[in-house]
Amino acid sequence: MLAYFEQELRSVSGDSCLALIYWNWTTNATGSHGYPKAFEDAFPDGTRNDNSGTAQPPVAPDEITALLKLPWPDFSAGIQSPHGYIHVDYVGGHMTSPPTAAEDFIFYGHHAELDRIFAQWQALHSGDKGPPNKKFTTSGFPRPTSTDDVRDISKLEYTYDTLGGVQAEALAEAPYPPAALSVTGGSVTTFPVDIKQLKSDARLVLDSVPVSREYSEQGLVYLHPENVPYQSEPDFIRAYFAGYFFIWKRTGADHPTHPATMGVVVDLSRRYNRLAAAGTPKGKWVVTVVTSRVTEAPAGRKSVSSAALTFSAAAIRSAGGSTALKARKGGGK
Ligand SMILES: [Cu+2]
Repeated sequence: MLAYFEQELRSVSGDSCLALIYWNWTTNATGSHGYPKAFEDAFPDGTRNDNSGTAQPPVAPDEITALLKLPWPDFSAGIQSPHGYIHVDYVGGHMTSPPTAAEDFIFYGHHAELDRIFAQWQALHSGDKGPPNKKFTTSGFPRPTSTDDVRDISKLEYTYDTLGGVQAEALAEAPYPPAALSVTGGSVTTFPVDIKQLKSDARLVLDSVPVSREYSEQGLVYLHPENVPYQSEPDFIRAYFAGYFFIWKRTGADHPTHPATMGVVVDLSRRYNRLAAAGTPKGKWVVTVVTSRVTEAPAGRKSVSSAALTFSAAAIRSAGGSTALKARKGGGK
């Protein structure tokens, strides 16, 4: 879709070199409201969230580096989280809602970034075909198009300047919740885990999590000793935050690309590797998931309310296999 849009822009502008630009989520803002300057200049009317007080880039560089290592199904599920969180929490305004998201020009930079990260993933996983082939039934394509038609960007007359720079983006920073995600309150679900079986590439996998039409859902995930109970306090968050997920609400109409449930994948390796670097973790450990519903307020920022985590099965997955998890009732607050 982006490639067709770019071709259309080239044709109406008469400029055969015109290119859509991408928004690198993992670099600091060059504008004054938390966005790349080019996108602030293009859309100055103030309907986006103002992130000028945010020191970090929207997404930590090593979050993407960790996702890029995963095989297709887990990479595909994991990348949904920064995608949805940037739509709703970070940008807001038109970008909050699927039917209006493309009315803000930053939508194209946001999706070009997704496309760039997918191209990076392809460069790292040449033996993995990625998504299965299927025909797109979404309106807006100028001709019948399938996954196989758009899989290889070298056939689509564009490329990215940064495909070789994947490793250089890694940072040694500890994982920390994105600044625009709420870190207070929520419904707490705790899973006992065998810390000895956690491999350095372990991720939390939740199957069939409902996708609502009314609200988005955020989940903050912590890996911590059982005898240090979860609490929404800066010291705890700094020591044990592992990752997050974000489920963007569905559109009002039924749509094949917006199913009623989705799989959730949260990389645990950044936190695990930091814990392991300080000495092999011992004793009883748990994964705690804190979920909240995100509802857009009529003006400005979202409001957040607690929501119980719903899923059909939970597991820890790594290259070595999968271990089922059972949720425990209760937990900290
Ligand atoms: Cu999107």
